[in-house]
Amino acid sequence: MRKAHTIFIYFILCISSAGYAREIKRIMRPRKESTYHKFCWEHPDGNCTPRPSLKGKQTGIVETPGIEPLGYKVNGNTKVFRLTAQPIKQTLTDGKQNHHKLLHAMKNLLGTKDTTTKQELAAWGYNGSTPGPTIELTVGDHVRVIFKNELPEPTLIHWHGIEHPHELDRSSDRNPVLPGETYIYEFTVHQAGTFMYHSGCSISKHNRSGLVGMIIVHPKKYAEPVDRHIALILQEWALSPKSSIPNTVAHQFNWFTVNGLAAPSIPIITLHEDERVRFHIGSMAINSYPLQLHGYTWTVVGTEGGPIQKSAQIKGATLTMDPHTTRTIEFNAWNPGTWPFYAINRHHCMGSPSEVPLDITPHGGMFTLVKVLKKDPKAPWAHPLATD
Ligand SMILES: [Cu+2]
Repeated sequence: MRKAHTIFIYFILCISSAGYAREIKRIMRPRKESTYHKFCWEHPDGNCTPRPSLKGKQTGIVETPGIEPLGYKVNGNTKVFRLTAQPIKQTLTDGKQNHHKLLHAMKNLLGTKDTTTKQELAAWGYNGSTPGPTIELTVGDHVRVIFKNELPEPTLIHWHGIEHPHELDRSSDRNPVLPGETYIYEFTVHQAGTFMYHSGCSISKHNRSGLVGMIIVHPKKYAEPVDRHIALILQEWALSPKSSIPNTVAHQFNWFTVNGLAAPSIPIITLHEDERVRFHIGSMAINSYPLQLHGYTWTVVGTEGGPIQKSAQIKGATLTMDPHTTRTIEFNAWNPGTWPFYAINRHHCMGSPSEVPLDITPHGGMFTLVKVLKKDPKAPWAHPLATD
């Protein structure tokens, strides 16, 4: 009996040590990267899954400097887009003095010094960037957006300004889209105008984390077509020194971006003399940003509610972008030259609070140039209203 007992214990030990060996072998086995993490935010280096392809058919009229448009596929009478909310990393400014003209203008106009700072951003976005890619549509389009949530928490999309059936909102009586889930939004657009898509869930945190993009819906036919459509999204960020992660509860901001870029890295906008131009501007900020373009006045032709009827359109040289609004402004590029285009408040265009002395102020903020190329270099300057 005793001998049988000893053999039994020996047998059990053999089995368990074989089990342990197998377990140790399993733990030590090198893992494939693809099976190591299910979501990018579980990866210790924070690497994101590849961004979904932006390719596909393009309407191709709108330019979003620094941001690519989102292509679509056609399925029957439906335009199919893919949007993925995911952690992203991008450079607000590389701090390089590539744009000599832009830096010179900042130095002259704002009094900034030739110091540049590189600033990275680790935030949330759509399809690999903040803002996400611009969606371009035409009135009457039936749209399907296949939306995947790769964020570590639930989210959903709010279609800002677009009038759609209640079930698409999800915010009041449906659950948001959980991490890893895919949800399909489907709707028809009936309004022309400049709209936005952004998070409709934990909005204070999500929208300050970068979850925004622009939607431009063209009318079936423009009564007065323009030559250029340029989309610009304003955002504000609170970034501690040496940090790239935005503070999403802060109310004081120190980095101010146009299409996810800060000066001196915001692309210079190049126009040709006499082009009719539309700027589609959206704000995903909680502060107001007065914008100005030297050398020009413009007409405000639309809001996030759609086009403004001609008799109610207003002219101006300063455009105040209030939180979560869009404005469509139109002007004729009659005045050749390289003109500053910027947010007027000092810390908005420079990225520094007013207590910081001017001579140590680095570059950064909502500041760029609009370069209008002259048709005939020898032609004298002439105001369009001049009678002689
Ligand atoms: Cu909104």
